[in-house]
Amino acid sequence: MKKIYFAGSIRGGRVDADLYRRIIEYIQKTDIVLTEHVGSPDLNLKEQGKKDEEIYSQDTAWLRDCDLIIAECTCPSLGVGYELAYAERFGKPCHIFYDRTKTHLSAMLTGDPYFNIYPYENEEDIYNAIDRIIR
Ligand code: 6K6
Repeated sequence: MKKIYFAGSIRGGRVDADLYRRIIEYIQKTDIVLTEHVGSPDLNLKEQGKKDEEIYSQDTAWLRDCDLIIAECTCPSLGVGYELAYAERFGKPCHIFYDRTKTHLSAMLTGDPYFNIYPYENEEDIYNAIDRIIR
């Protein structure tokens, strides 16, 4: 089973939180998602009691430990952008999804040939691509 770091917006906005949860559940049918909390519907930052330093330390450790990163980038997030650059530094394969009908992805991602980028129109396209990536 592969260890997958799923990245999605938290403080950047939770408009796609349900989509993150469905993607995480799809991956979990066969593989391990280190970052299950990203899809949590009742994620309340104030109630988590975790310090930002602890979050950074845990997430960067997971990024160094994972087999690959899957990022959903339709909702822009500074944290996800940082994670992708961090993952590139450690040579981790990065697969970036975004809804082409809703957003124009940052040139700092589309312009970097290191990243595997998947513009999609239907949610089903995401699952088909994930099958090709991990199965
Ligand atoms: C949430 C649930 C439990 O604890 C929390 C507290 N916050 C975070 N916990 C874990 N990872 C986080 C948290 N906030 C941001 N991240 C990481 O940054 C996630 O891995 C996301 O992929 C990314 C989101 O960044 P922002 O800038 O949108 O918050």
